Amino acid sequence: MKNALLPLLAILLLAGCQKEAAAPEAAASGQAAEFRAGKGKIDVCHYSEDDDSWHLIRISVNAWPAHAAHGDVRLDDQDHDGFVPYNECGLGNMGDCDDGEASINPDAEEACDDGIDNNCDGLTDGEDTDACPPPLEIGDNHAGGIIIYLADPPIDLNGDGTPDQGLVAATEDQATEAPWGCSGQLINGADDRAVGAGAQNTADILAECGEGGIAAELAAGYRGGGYSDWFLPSADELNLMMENLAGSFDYRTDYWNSTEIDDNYAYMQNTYLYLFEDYLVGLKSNSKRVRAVRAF
Ligand SMILES: [Ca+2]
Ligand SMILES: [Ca+2]
Ligand SMILES: [Ca+2]
Ligand SMILES: [Ca+2]
Repeated sequence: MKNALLPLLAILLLAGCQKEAAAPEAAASGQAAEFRAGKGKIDVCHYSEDDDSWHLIRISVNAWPAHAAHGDVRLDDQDHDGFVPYNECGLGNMGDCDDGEASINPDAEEACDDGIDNNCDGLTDGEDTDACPPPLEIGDNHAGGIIIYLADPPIDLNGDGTPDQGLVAATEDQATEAPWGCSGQLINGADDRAVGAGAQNTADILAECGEGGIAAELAAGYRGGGYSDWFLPSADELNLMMENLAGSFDYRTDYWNSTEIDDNYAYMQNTYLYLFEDYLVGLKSNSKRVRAVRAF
């Protein structure tokens, strides 16, 4: 380290600014760039033990290590990012928590996985929850409902052509007693049980079934969270709701889904029998509960 310091010292001496010898800590603490720049003098916020006060002084740059050792603050913005470290002299645009790294300053964005407090707010990575919110989890309140499914990677779950992160269930029922509707009538479409099919099933039902007050209509008409894109879940989407939100449902209460079986039957589910049966069957004319979902 000392060998590396010698050429730098030579430059300083040639500049004729200072005669003091730089302490070895100068190179170790990253001051080499300043020596090379040959600036000679720097302003520092200096603590005086004599009167226990801080004030601005100008020193030779190679005297800096000694000043740094007793807590003085450099005011020359060593990394040229527009900020100086916090100082008791009230000078400069303060707040630079690393004056040797230009990418770290109060205007920087917090990067969430580098172990560095990039924006100098005292919060590193996940501690900075505004910039680095915790990953979403099943059961979180989010996007107007409660998360019942997370897609990794995101996929289109409502047929609007853009990828979605997952599905949320509404936080309340839209009906306690509603028919599936159009008993005796086979709906074109509306027969897909898959995750991602509920929105299309619901649209198919509403396009062909003119009855009012049916499960699909009540789900699609829900406006929870200010959202207008709720739908009646498909059979597998309802199963996800039963699986993940079981504790929040009435025991053995049947819910409709949007997957039709034939003229007279559609699928349904409840939290109790879900443990034993992938799919339950209900007469379309029967009354059951309705709980909408939406993609986010
Ligand atoms: Ca700076
Ligand atoms: Ca900086
Ligand atoms: Ca931060
Ligand atoms: Ca960070």
